[in-house]
Amino acid sequence: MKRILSAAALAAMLAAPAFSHDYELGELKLDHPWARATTTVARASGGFLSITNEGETDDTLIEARSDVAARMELHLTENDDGIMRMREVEGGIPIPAGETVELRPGSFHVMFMGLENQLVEGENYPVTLVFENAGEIVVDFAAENRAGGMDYSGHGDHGGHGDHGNHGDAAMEHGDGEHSGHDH
Ligand SMILES: [Cu+2]
Repeated sequence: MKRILSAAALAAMLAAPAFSHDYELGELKLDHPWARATTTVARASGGFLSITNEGETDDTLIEARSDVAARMELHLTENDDGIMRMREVEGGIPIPAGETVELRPGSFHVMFMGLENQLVEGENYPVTLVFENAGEIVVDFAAENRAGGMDYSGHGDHGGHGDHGNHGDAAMEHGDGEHSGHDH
């Protein structure tokens, strides 16, 4: 009994770190979905994760849906002469065969628009991701409090919310653009 257990357990333990992914959908592996935690006033936020396409067919992230936001958009942040701007991606976010696409601050991301409530650090927010070929999957985005628009090293550095780059600005932009409070 012990012998069988240890062999199986050892195999599982050896395999787990190298091959485990947060989520799998067909040939797609989805890792570490997180969203930027928000203050009470923010009406928008960004969601990020890593998507690896282990298949031989290109795929596309075509839609995101969530009950926590009035709507979700797929965005790309670009450096426009030193100013970070983001725009909605036409036709979705390409996930080419054999590649890993990082949705991260300063690049592709899903955008929570028209948030009714705060995204609280440590809480999980389910988002349905829809892929052209692989279909759809519900993924929990963990709200994290990371400083900086693009700086990954800023973990734990919470230097206030007034000045975090593109998403801070974007949140306000989107907030103004929306007919805020139309349902109140
Ligand atoms: Cu955005």
